[in-house]
Amino acid sequence: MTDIVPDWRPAALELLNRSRKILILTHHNPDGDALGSSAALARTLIGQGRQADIALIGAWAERLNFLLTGLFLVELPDNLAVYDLLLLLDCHSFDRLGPAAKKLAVMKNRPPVMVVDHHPLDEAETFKAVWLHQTSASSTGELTWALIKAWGVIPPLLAVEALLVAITMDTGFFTQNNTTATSLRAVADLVDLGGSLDQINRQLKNDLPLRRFKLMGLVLNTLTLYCGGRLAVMIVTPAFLEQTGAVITDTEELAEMGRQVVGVILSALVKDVGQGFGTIRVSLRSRESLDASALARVFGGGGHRQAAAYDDPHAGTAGVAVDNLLRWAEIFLND
Ligand SMILES: [Mn+2]
Repeated sequence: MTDIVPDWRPAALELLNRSRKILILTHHNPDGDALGSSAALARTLIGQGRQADIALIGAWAERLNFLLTGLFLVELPDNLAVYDLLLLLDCHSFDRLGPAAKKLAVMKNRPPVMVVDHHPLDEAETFKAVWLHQTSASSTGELTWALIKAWGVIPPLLAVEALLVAITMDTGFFTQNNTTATSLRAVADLVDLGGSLDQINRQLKNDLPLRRFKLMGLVLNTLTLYCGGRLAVMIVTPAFLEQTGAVITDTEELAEMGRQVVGVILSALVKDVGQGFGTIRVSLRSRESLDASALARVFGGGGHRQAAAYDDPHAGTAGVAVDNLLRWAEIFLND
């Protein structure tokens, strides 16, 4: 694992200054940090007279749609040569863009790439790009703000709000241990620019659809403790989704709730959306002592130390995914 920090500024600013048409890409099934950072940088670029398109892949929570209002969403293009710059935000590899985007990795005439991300990566995963990569950053939102600030540009208010959403969500509303003094200074800058934490809080925590709560009830009812109470497991089944009319993005906070149970060090939410083998997704949340991303990597996934995920390549049902998880969780919890 490495941080690729040194002196990203000159190369990054040179790219921003000379690029006119920019394509922003972020990881498959974008979260609040991914969407917030993308929206913020797009709005800032547009404010500077640039064309900034965003290609989103997969699904995201409906309540984050407000971030995208008025922006230019495009399909993943077959030809990237029309762009001067590819921005990969909250995403450090073409793999993380999802299956449809793998072609980009080998595409000829690819424009220059800039990566802004805080996910851990191996040196072997790096490729030719300008890297603004810091695993110590709370969020890509925090790094995106560092980039905009270094550029010397005042972002429009909607961009300020989008950055606050990104940082708020990736720090769990400033409760997680990635909430550093640096991230709070970024938040202070954004509040100085007119951002309102109160408004962000209302936008993110209220106006949730009823189906979300109905699903939560069913899923919480499956909560089972294993490994002497140190592992909490919950299951989402296709029947639960059908019964409540909920969608998979309605499950967002559930993995965290498992971690709130006294004695639990690792919480797993096992999600079966009825699409069969290899599509059972397991979201992990851990307490400080346990590296959830190391466990996720056993199954080909990844993420952060306290929040990680994988698609179980050996499971076609939630039950099998739970069995597979239990086998490895024992080892990790006893470490
Ligand atoms: Mn992030």
